[in-house]
Amino acid sequence: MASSSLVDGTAVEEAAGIVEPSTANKEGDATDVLVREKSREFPLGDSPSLGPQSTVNPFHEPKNKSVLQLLKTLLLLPLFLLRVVCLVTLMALGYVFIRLALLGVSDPLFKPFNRFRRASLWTVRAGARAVLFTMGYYYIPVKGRPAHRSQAPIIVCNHISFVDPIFVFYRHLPVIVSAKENVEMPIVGVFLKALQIIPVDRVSAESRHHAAGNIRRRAIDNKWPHVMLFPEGTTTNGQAIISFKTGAFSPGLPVQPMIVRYPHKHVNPCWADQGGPLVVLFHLMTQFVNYMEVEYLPVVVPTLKEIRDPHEYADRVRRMMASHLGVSCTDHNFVDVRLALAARKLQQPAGQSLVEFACMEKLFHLNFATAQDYLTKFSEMDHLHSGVITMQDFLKALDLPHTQDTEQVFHLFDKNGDGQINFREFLAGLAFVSKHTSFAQTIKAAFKACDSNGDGVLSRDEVARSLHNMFPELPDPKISHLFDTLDLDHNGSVSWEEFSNFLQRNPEYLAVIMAARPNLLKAPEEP
Ligand SMILES: [Ca+2]
Ligand SMILES: [Ca+2]
Ligand SMILES: [Ca+2]
Repeated sequence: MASSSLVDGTAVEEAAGIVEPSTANKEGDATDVLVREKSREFPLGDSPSLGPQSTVNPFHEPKNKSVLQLLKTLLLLPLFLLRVVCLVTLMALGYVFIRLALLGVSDPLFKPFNRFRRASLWTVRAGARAVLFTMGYYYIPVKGRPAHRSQAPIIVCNHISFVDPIFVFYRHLPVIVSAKENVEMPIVGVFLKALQIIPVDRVSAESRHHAAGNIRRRAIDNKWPHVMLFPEGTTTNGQAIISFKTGAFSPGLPVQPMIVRYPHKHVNPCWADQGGPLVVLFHLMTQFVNYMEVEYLPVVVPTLKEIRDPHEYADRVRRMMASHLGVSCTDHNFVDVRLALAARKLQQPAGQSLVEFACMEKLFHLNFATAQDYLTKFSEMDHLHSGVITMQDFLKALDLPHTQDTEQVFHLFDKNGDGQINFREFLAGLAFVSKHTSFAQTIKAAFKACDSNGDGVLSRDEVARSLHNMFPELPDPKISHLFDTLDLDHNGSVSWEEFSNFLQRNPEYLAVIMAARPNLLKAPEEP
């Protein structure tokens, strides 16, 4: 590989304005500087715009710890105990009635119940309403009317609490989609059989595909009840409508949106941050009264374009629901919840890890595992757990000096230009580099450029020379340290596997190499 493809230290300083362009430069060098000036833009182009980060945290609910609340809880303990007795009795009765109603049914999940059997399940539906009553939901105002299933076979609803499925059970006894292992659960499984769930194995793409087909088949067959979906796929605190999964929309059939609200002063029945359903249930049952409102919105019929593009259809419905609820739409999804949990373990401010993951999935096809790796990396760089990385943190983590190139990479990450990189910017920056179509090719080119004798491995000298060319001020011990980091098996040379694995795990270094050597991809290939 010609040495001209390695960045010349003087050129860096000239381009950075550190030294005057030397008049003694040969014509070729002057052209190099011009090329550098022109290519100040990052060699892979600019990373896609992220748009402003939502200020809403749909997964957080502050705990109410006022003295008044505590006193009220103590005062209502006898009522709580009474309610628990009622609840347990209702559950037991419900269980028995379902077992009776399903007598003689061998495959409740695959064949619609006949009229008689559905009628016999009304006892259980009434029981579900009584359960809501024991939770303090005495009167539930309902606005609008559910459409007949022939007009809208699918109902979609926002999801805040375990309270909304209980209401849906009472009001519709619909078909729902549920994890297949839930059917095997001791008591819950029997209730799910009454709902004739569409079982899905969450980890299997084939199973999810199969479930999508099942939703469609049941939706078009009037022998089945309504198909009911919570397209957000997880619960929120009700302050936003988050990203929708397309399961309810891909059949291309009319849907009826239904919205639930829980007006409250003291206890929001959402699970967010509140310590699980039993804790929420305890708080609900130590209130005199709880409030819930339900509203059925007009049926939405998809346009031809929306039938072809379920994402567009889902988006229209979700905007409609958000506007009726008076909340914003965000691109959060379940991965944000998982990342927030991981962030808490890493002592990162939980709100910072909410990146609106649906947007990351769309832009970069990122998955949870990669995002979690990047979160760990971010947390190592952000040693003060402040939720942001400064230029100093960045250089310290990379163990590189402050040059025009490292600064360029920092700015590539710092999309909003506020001088710090938050996790969302970090994730997008790393994803932009590592998911770029030229990523693998660039690693290859960088390896070739470094392997000056072309023997297929990088010696200590070769690595040192390349690093020196990029960072003339980098002291020898640091160069040595970087070499040792690359040489995982400590055999004194860096193999292609070691080099490529390192850059795949640490795309920020490849970004620095690209900034330092913008012509890397244009360099002529070795024969
Ligand atoms: Ca920033
Ligand atoms: Ca070599
Ligand atoms: Ca090695």
